[in-house]
Amino acid sequence: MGTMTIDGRKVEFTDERNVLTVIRNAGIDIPTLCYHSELSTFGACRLCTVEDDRGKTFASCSEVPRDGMVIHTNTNKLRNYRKLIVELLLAAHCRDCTTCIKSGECVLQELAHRLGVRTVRFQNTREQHELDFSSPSIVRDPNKCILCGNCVRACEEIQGIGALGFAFRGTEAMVMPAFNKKIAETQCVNCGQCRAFCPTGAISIHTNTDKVFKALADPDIRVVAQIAPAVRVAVGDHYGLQKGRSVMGKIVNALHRMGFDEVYDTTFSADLTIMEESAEFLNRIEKGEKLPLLTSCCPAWVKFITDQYKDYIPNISTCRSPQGMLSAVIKEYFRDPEHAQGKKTVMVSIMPCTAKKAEAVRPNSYTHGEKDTDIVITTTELLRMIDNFGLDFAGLEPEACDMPFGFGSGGGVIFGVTGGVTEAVLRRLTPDHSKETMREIAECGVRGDEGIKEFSIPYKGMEVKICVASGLANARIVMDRVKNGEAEYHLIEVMACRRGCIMGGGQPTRSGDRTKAARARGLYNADNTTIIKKSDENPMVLELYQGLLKGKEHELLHNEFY
Ligand code: HC1
Ligand code: SF4
Repeated sequence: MGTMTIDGRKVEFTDERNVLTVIRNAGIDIPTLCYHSELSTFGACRLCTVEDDRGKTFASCSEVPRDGMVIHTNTNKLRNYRKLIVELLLAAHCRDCTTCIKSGECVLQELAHRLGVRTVRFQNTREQHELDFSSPSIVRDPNKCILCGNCVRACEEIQGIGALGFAFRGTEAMVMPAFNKKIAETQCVNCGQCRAFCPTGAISIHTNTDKVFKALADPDIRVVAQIAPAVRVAVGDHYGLQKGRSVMGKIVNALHRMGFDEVYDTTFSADLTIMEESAEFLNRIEKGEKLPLLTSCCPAWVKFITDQYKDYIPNISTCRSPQGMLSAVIKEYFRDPEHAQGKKTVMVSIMPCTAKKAEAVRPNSYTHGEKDTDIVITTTELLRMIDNFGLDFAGLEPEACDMPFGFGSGGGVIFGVTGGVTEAVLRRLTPDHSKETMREIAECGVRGDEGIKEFSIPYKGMEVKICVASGLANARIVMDRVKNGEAEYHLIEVMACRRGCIMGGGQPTRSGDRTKAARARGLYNADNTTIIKKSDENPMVLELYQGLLKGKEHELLHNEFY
């Protein structure tokens, strides 16, 4: 606790991590390229440099707040210094801004504009490097890298993977996978967190929107969309609407206008997942085998286990993810000539996640030799399509999804936030559906954005031990404890991205703490306003079991990971 003077005003602080945070909390948006509150401090870009009352300059991200400090954030000296930093970065940067995928969201571009950099006096003498398109999820363009190291730290510190690192020195310095391998040849799990933290276009989404436009233009193709839970709370703020508010109805309208023939909701198949996974869980508990059950909806987590904890592959639930289940069911539905009406079906899945692109091309994402999901686009790509069509998104009237796969329970909606899958399982396991029981479940320890949550619940005379983790570095801690016999669980839910899919690698970036909290709240609010809370009470799901799914449950809803 203390007080400092910032630009002539007294500002109090408590336990802020650094001077930069105190300045930002005081309402001054000091520019940075390499600082992020969730990563360790790197102090490389120096843009956050401030001046004290004796004219001494220092990087505010690396300075601990002290009582009595006097700080100036915007002197002539600092303005010129920041401008020079950006000019030097631009000098070594590919400057095709008008065609860059990151244009409009690039922090370097924004800073050049904001700091008034109008010319770059230096020639770009940096050697040009090949782009890496090897991953189905992300594209690496070393020519746009500014060496902030955000991707390296995100991959190492949050995901515990370490697929990227610094190589060479001085003007030769680069970020790349070890031994200059292609990213697909590393242990990269396709989570896209490196892209979420990258301020420029050096790591971007492997985009598939052209394929969607092409399918939409073909009259012989029925283009079907499914929309993941977390997408609906990450679109509105791009169009000036309230952060985190669910705009599902507007998204459905936008997709219909673009020419999508059917628009379905992945929450429907999240309910299917709960039906199947709960049954599998109870079966394993009864037999006492292959425990802990590891959830299988998150493809980055599944890849992490299959690559790095091979002994636990049998523990992964055999359930396909909701994306996989819904695509398989929809393709089966349109195999019926009466439904097909002579058209080929192209399944487009709209996800917050870059790893879903990799899931869709996994060998076990095929049924009858046909790909279940044809194209995966992320929320960010959806925004580009809406912009491309010139739709006035904010003004669109909400529309309902199409039937019979357009409705999910509240349990399905909360899949998009960490703990949501487990909460939906717990709802399924209780025969009671009173408000009090739903509240008790919500308060059992399953909610909240801690990286590792542990709790137990009583079930038929036994104590069921559960762990919920988000962020693969946290998942590694959990798995190592299990492996070493230091912890025992019956169920482990992991979402590779911290806080779950709401913060997936394909979501619009530049989201601060307010956005994270608002997205989680948005999903819980969507659950609050859904009459049916439990997956086993979704009438459409129950009907499906009596109809199309009969005898095909295993074929369409399950797969193996070995
Ligand atoms: Fe997710 Fe899932 S919740 S994995 O985060 O189980 O991507 O939103 O669609 O499949 O339902 C993502 C989100 C999503 C699946 C579901
Ligand atoms: Fe690392 Fe995820 Fe990026 Fe792969 S996609 S390099 S695992 S952060």
